[in-house]
Amino acid sequence: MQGKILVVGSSGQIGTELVEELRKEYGSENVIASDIREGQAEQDGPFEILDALDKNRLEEIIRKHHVEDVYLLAALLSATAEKNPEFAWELNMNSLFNVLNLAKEGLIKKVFWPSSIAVFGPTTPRQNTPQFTVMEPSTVYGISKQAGERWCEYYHKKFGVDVRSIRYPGLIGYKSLPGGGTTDYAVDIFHQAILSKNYTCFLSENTTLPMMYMEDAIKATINIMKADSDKIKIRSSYNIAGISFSPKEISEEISNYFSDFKINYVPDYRQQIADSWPQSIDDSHARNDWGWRAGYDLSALCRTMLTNLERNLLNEDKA
Ligand code: AKB
Repeated sequence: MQGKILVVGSSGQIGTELVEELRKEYGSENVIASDIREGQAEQDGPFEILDALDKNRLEEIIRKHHVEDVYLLAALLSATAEKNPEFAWELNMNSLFNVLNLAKEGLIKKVFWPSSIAVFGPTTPRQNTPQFTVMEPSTVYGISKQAGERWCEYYHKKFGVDVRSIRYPGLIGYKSLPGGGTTDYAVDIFHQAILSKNYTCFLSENTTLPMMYMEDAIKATINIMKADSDKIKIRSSYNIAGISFSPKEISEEISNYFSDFKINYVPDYRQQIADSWPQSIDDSHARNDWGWRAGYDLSALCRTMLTNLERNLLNEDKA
């Protein structure tokens, strides 16, 4: 039987949708949402204010709710981290240590911690990037994720901590907004297509990056946590792949719905980050080990995003 679950960082882009899905699957009362600020999640089930850097408070919440599994989502993403490197390092690393140490002490049964394609860098092969390859990340975020992966594997090997992780590509969903990533344009473009039929992109037109529809990412997250422990052969983090596209390709797909949609390109500091990342990912280990498969291609993603976002934005207008 699944014990209680704690999601740390429940108000963020992934947290919002993950809590919703976990509550559908395991019951609202069994999924405790927590964040440094209130978000959507506190409305439909238990919610606790938690600063992921506060280990005592984390322990108090785990004991109070008899939590077994923790999903740690609190982090500064690539673009924001470049603006505040020291805090990014502190948050991304120490929040992980807090959770890993409580798991080592036997207070947590299973840990989910997200890594990212940002662990790769300019010296990594960019096409079909292998699971095991050169990793020399050039961003603070990437360095913190790579170090985090090493620590996850270390805690597993040395202390038997059951930690599981996937390297998320850019995530695209209509229910929540991303905050501070290099791939955020791929969400923003849909909002602007509906609201103004016009989008200024901060990446250049042919910048291809690995992306994924949020439903697929949530499915991967829940499934890796459900898998039998002996199926999880990689305890650093798994490559997972969805769709690879450039701003030009996604804008062409959007133009099928809005023929007057216009995009122009004004690359900023995020271009350099994107240029250091892979263009496509080899996810054969995740497929073979725990049966991962993505479901959405580019046209299904665009159709789903536009239909749902248009309805949501029009409803907001009426309210
Ligand atoms: C970012 O752009 O920083 C994130 C990521 C790829 O991890 N979306």
